[in-house]
This record gives sequence, C-alpha cells and structure tokens, in this order.
Amino acid sequence: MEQLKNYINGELVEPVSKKYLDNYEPATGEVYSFIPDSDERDVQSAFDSAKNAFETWSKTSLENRMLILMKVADGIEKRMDEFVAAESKDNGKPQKLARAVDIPRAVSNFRFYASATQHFASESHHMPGVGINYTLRHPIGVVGCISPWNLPLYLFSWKIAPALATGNCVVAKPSEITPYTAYLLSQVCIEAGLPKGVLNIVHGLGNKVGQAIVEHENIKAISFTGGTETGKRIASIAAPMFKKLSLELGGKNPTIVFADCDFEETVKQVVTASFSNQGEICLCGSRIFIEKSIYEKFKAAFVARVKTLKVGDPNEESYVIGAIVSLQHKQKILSYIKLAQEEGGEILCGGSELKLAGRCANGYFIEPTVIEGLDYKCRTNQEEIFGPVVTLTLFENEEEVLIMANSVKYGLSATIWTNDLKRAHRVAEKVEAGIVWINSWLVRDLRTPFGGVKASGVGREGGWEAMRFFTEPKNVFIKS
Ligand code: TXE
Repeated sequence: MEQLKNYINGELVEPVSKKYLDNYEPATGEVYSFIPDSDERDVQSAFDSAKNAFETWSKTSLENRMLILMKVADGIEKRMDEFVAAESKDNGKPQKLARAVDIPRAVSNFRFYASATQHFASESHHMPGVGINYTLRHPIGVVGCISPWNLPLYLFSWKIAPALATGNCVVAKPSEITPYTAYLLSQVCIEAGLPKGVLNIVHGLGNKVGQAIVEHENIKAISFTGGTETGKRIASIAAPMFKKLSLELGGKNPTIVFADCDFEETVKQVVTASFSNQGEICLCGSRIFIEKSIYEKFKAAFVARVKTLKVGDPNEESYVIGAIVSLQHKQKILSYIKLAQEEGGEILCGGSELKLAGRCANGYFIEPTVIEGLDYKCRTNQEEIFGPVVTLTLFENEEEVLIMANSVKYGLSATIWTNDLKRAHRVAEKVEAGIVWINSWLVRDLRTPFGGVKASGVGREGGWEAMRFFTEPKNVFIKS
C-alpha cells in the first residue's frame, strides 16, 4: 500500500522518524494507505526550507506569482478525476459532491488569489501642505496553515493560496484523517514549477506536527480551521507569542423558517443545507426553527424528503449521503443521537447507523436523522454534532426565535427563509453570525468576508481579508 510523503524543499520525502500512520477509507473501514508520522524535526526542516525560499519568493514579481499559482490551478484541473476519486475515498463524501464542489473550489481558490496579486493595493493619505503617508503591505515571512478533514483540499487551498499570493512561504498541515489530496497537490506544485521551499506540506498528528507549527517561534502567523476546542489550544500558545491568528472554528447554525416562505423550495433547500457532505460542513444548518402556523406542515414535508435521501457507497452516483469520516466521529455522532433521546427528543426519522452490504460492509454510515421535542437550551441543541443530525423547534414570533437562535456559544452562519423583505433585513441584522443567507444556502462569492463570531472563531478569510491577514501594513510618512 502507498506511503504518502511530506513535501519539503520541493521534494517528496519520508518523515525523519520513518514511521507511518494508517489512513482509512471511511466507506470500507479499511486501511488503504499510510501517512508520515512526522514530528517537530520535519517541521523544522520545512521551516528552514521556507525561510530559505522567502528571500526570493517575496521578491518574485506579482505577475510571475500569478502565473505559477495559475499553473497550480491548471494542474489540479487537469487531474480532476484523480483528485475527485482521492477526496471521496479519503473523506467518505460522494464522488459527485467532490466533483461538484470540493475540487472545482480548490481550483477556484488558486485562480482567485493568483489574480488577486494583480489587484491588491494599499492606501496613501495626503496631508496638504504637510506631507503624504503611504502604506506598505509586506508579506509576513513563514506562515502556518492547518486545515480539517471535512472539505480537505477546498479548505487547505483556501489558506495556502492567499498566503503564497502575498509573497509568504508556507508550512502547511492537512488533517491526518484526510491527507491524500494534499499529497496530490504536492505533486502538482512540483510539476507547476513552484520554487522549492515556497510551500511545504508536513503530514501527521495534530498534537505533534500541528502543535510544532504553532509553537515554532519563527512561524509568525497561523491560519487554522477546525474544532473550537483545538482553536482554544492554539490561541493559548500563539497569543503569548504575538502571532497573527485566523481561527475558523465550529458552528451550531440556525435555519429560521417563517410561514411566508416559498414552501416547496424552502423544504428542498433546507434538506440540502442540513445534510450536504453528511452534515460535516461548519456552515450546515443543524437547528431548524419553524414558525408555529406551518410547523406541522413543514415537519411532514421535510421528514418525507429526508426519507428519500439515499445513504450508500460514495462511488455510486445514486447515493447523496456517503460515509462519516472516521469511526471515532461516527461514534461521536451516535452518542449525540442517544443524548437527544435522553433529553426527551423524539426521533422522526433516521437515528441509527446503517450497515451496508458488499465492499462497504465495514464502513461508517449513519441515517439522516431528524429530532423534535427538545428544549432549545439542551445539550443536543447547544453543542456541535457535525453530522447528519438536525432538530426541529417551533417558534411563535421573531423575538422568540432570535433568542433561541442566538442562545448558543457559536456564531458562524444562519439562513432565513421569508418573503418579507423588511423582516429578512431585521433578522439578518440581529442574528449572531458572521455569514447570513436569505432564501438560500452556501452561495459563495470568494470576495466576501468569511468567518464567524463568538466561539466560531477570530478573523475572516476570503477576498482582501485574507490578503490583509497575510501581510503586515507599514505606514511611511514623507514631509513635503
Ligand atoms: O478537528 P481538529 P477535528 C469540528 C467538528 C469536529 C471537531 C473536531 O465538530 O467534530 O471540530 O474535528 C489539527 N495544534 N470541526 O478533530 O482536531 C488537526 O491535525 C495544532 C469543524 O477534525 O480541530 C487537523 O489538521 N493543530 C471544522 C486540524 O487541526 C492541531 C471542520 C483540525 O483538527 C492540534 C472540522 C493542535 N493541538 C471539524 N490538534 C470547521 N470549522 O469546518 C489538532 N490539530
């Protein structure tokens, strides 16, 4: 079976430890490859390569930076089928989803930030008769990018692309649960002629490799996406070291359905917003609030549609829900379904793991699950489950639903379904979230600020936000 390699100083290399970790295919529960069990020695080697490359890369013309990043994008696109199959095999998501979302978005991320090199500008402030200020935006130097397992290449590239576009060099770590497409990206970078050391990918465990990146005194900025608890640990190390921090963390997002919504379309879209990627997207709506007058009608239509969702082999086009990413995560989700019942919830559909036949007999599958009858303050409605599990809660009026929606420690995203324009604006303004969709979900414009408030993170990605995160502004004043 294949042993993945680290990508350090432009080469695919073994970990110093020569040790490897099992990499599982969630759909079969079998080990199908091995990833480097790297440690701080590999991180140091990656840092040294990045530092050596920084002098040249930071002075590479903006046009040449763009051309190389465009070549990386083209390289991924040329190997689309390979990336799609790898992402699906590694994460458990349907190939159809990887083809429609994950890999095309990774290509877009590189193209978007390649072109940003040509348009990113800074400011000057003229003081008539006194002088003029101009703002320089320097790259930071060597930065750390750490990403999760739910949208592996999509989120990995979402950090790496702007970091490189702004002239930084990168030490990056993908999740040890879904390392494969990061490994393929290494090959594409070599083929694209990315200069050695500009990007370094070190595979391995979070509390070993991830920790070593965060603790490294000369890695001056950390861009992280993952769980809130891990984000806390990272912040506790990085903050006293005065590192720049971008933290995209968990969510417990409200879906707010008013009686005047476009009923059929809303049912359809809310099912997608609830269960896409097996519910393993930080932007999924996991708490569905339904206005009282349509509660029973919406519940019936929603549950009926959820029951049509087919769970099965990610390689088969007919299944929309694939495998849960790991045995550990499957058990976490099942424990929350059990908790929901202990807290008085009633399961309207789903609620169990699914045992499939054939090659997926030992895979990790859970039925899409809908639960009602829970208090909005109970643990099931307060804690991030991050799986195909949603709760339904009735509300009387706008004031009540905003209290319930905002009652969690998270504040990442929200969706609002209504045809009342004034109410849409009012609720969008009052809901505690960094991203709000009205009568839609997951419509993404890469120019927009992306991120959450409260325990959903610190800072924003996307557009100029990311270009500013990865640069240090310096104000220079010239006396006239
Ligand atoms: O994330 P972790 P996990 C949520 C979801 C999930 C929970 C944990 O609820 O159940 O987070 O998921 C690296 N120092 N989200 O375990 O542990 C780790 O190796 C430095 C929401 O995947 O946060 C991986 O590369 N790095 C999220 C990355 O951090 C460390 C998407 C994420 O791992 C580290 C995924 C440490 N001490 C899960 N420990 C979202 N917001 O989209 C781990 N890592």
